Amino acid sequence: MMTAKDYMVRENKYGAHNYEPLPVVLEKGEGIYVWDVAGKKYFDFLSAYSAVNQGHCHPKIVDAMVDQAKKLTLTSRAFFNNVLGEYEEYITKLFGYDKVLPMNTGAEAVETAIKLSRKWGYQKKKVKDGEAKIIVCQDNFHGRTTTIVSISTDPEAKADYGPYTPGFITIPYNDIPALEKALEDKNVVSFLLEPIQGEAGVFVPDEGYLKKASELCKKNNVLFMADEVQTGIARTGKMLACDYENVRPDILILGKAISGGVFPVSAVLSDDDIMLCIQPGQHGSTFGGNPIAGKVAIAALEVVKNEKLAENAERLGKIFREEFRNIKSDMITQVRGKGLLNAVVIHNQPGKTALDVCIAMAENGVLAKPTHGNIIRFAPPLVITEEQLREAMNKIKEVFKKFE
Ligand code: IF1
Repeated sequence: MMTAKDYMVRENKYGAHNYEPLPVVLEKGEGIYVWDVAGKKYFDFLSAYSAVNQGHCHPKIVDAMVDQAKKLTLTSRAFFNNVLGEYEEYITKLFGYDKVLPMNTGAEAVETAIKLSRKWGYQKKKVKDGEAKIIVCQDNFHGRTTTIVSISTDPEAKADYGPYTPGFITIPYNDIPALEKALEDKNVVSFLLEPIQGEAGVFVPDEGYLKKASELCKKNNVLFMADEVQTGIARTGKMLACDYENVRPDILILGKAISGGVFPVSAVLSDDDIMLCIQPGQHGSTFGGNPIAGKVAIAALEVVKNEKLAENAERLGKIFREEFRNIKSDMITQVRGKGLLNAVVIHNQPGKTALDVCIAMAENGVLAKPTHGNIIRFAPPLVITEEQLREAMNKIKEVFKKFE
């Protein structure tokens, strides 16, 4: 019989060392819970970085995948298939756009948005060939491809991957004057941002920032591109984080939870005047728009609607932050977030770091992961009930008490 240690040693031996996981080896998931190879049960407060908003192995989503997998898995886009159109109609009507371009991962969808906005810039805005610029924000996280790490300001994500893609202007997040100034450049075609910065440690911008930013973009004939890969699909208490300010992005980027975490599915949505700038042969993906992805995404989005996950996230998020702010511990310097995307900032001291807290929480049955050394992200599946949340909160409180 293999022990947890054996699994960890094997991954370490045969796998690239581009991650440093917590020392937990999982083998089963159901709803808000996961189990390790010794049968120990945990609350999952990471949700695979907000991909399993619908809970682990949601039966409706898994059934949709299995049924379709027995019929037809992949045709490529060289041919039509009988599922893609159904999915395209479903998702465009749900989010209110003319068209969708299906991809697989979040980074691919961001790349697609970047390419699409450049195409639009040259064809519609009449920017001179090769001159298009895109505004991005400091401390962004949009994925791991070479162009996307070119716009990262995190040395860990970016260093030694150059030469970097040119054509980007970086401004501080949550800074309207900086955006106004950047928009003076007439070669700017688009503004790419996260409505809440996830990797930056769940940084929520000031109320009104998204609205004002989108208005400025419109005024300057610049496309507003929202990366809702992490914030979308009910995570922050609305279907989209942009919904809080009634902002409708010109280009909407979705990933992660549109499949409930059972299959890589991502999507770029926009209206015809933008989307039709890309013509046959100019962009694509072998797996993008495959029938399994289509059926899985429809099922996953139905679950979000039917189980009222946005409403649940909004209500329970308030309880989470209130409960956390009531914890009397000098280790906690800030609690912030929206819906069930939250972060707790730890005042790191020797033996009392965010990592120490996460390891102690894992021992006590709650899984979360530190980021930037001193921030812990808390993002349980949105199917969590108030009773389950309070039970998990008690386990978390016990951990902070132990550190006193
Ligand atoms: C990793 C964080 C989360 C994203 C936004 C695009 C992508 C992501 C806003 C790319 C991906 C991930 C990937 C994961 C860590 C992670 C993350 F810690 F970096 F911030 F979620 F919290 N846009 N986010 O957050 O999507 O290509 O991965 O499907 O290990 O890199 P992807």
